Amino acid sequence: MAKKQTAKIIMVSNRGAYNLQATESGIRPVPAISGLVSAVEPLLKEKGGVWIAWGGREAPRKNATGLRLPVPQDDPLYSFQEVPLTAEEIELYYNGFSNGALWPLCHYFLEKCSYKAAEWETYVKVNNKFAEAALLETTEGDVVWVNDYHLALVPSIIRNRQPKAKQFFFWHIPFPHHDLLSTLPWASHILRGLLGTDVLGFHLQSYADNFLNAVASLLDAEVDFEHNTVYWQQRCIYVGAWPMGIDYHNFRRRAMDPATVSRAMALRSQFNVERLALSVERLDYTKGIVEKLLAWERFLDKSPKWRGRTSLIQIAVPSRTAVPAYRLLKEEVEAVVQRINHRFGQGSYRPVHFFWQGIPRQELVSYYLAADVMLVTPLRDGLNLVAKEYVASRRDGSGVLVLSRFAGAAQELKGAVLVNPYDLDGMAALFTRALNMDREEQEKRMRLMQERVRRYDIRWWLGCFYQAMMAAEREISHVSESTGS
Ligand code: GDG
Repeated sequence: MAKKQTAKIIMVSNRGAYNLQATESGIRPVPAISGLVSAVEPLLKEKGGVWIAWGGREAPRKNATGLRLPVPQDDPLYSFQEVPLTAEEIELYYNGFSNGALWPLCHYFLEKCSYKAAEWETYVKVNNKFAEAALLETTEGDVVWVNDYHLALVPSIIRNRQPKAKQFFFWHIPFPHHDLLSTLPWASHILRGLLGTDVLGFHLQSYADNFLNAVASLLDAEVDFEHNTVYWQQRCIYVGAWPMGIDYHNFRRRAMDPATVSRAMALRSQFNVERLALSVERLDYTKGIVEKLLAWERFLDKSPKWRGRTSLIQIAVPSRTAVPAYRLLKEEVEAVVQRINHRFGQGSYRPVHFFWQGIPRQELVSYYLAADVMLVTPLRDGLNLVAKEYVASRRDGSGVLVLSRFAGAAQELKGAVLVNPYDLDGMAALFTRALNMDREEQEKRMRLMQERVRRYDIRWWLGCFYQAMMAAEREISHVSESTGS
């Protein structure tokens, strides 16, 4: 008989679903925007538990204890536990090692990587802080779920202190080939840190393969490639490839809501063109925003008949604004937008509408509904949930998804128009194709994608983890029986 699930979930990630903001009436949790939040918050809302994360603010003083808040504020369903970080830790661990070394490295931007010992040392220190906070919450049987590249060392720290803790780890971004990974002076520490978990998930098998090859070659670990398993320090670690799903039905419901539909119609009349193209993403160099805009410019150059008839709405959510590469990117994007609008704008017509802001989720769905074509053209992306959300929101089956072949989602969304974002002419030509696609072809492609996104949704994804955890438990007892440990 299946055991009753009473275990608590202890979610651990750099950022949680809320940022803490100081107001006159005290500290207020403000919803945060990220792929991770979209994916895992529904689980905590349903099952309860605690989410351990940095609240996005500077600690009021050194050695401050973190705030604990029931969230969401109006209808609390789980607890948010803050890990306070000092200004120096934010600079060295977050802006520095996480976003100046690991993020560009994993997205194949070697020229943007900077490897500094002081940043690495602070990364180690902060990983210890997060592990400590998780250990305080964990009792036997609980599941500790650690997320992403900021916290790669947490699993082994927890393992050393609580050898029996059940641990999941999900790596949300690409995992690079070991040739690239080994440029990082602390690559083997990152790998050892991750091997503290029981189950390690990636979006794609190619990322899992890169990890397996890396532990085999850099740590000399025993790897069973056929079963995606690593044997390490008398334990076995199961490595899975599970492309994250979305809450398909939630997006469908939102897309059916009459208020969302009428807002979408209002957006259509506000932008007032025959065909609307849309892009929504954090303002990040990995998302290929500049390349997409340049291709949009070429498309307008080569297809004069589309001038005045189509606009691109670019919603760019502010992100990592303390990292210099991100500030420069904003300036670059704004300059290209300005040039395109200057070249092809006329009267009230603008070929690009640029918004440097995030919008509420319901409003986002109205934009998905209003857009004839969705452009998702990252230079590299672990998965990209926006592509799936657009597909789920197209309630009448119309709409065209233009998707980079370097987004993890491209492996699943076979009905998309695939583009190479490094090939600007090719991309411009495919924009024309997308805008001209007839309704019959749109629906054929969209239904294919909707079926995929509906079947492999967030529940399927969470189920994969639980199954892998149970399989790992069986394997652990098998290993301890055969070694007598
Ligand atoms: C990382 C990996 C991987 C975006 N703008 C607004 C808004 N969003 C929401 C979207 C979506 C999420 O943010 C973005 O998720 P992505 O997956 O597209 O991208 P990253 O943030 O880079 O996520 C990525 C993901 O983790 C999950 O593992 O897929 O590869 O880089 O859910 O809806 N939400 C609201 N307003 C906005 O303006 N409310």
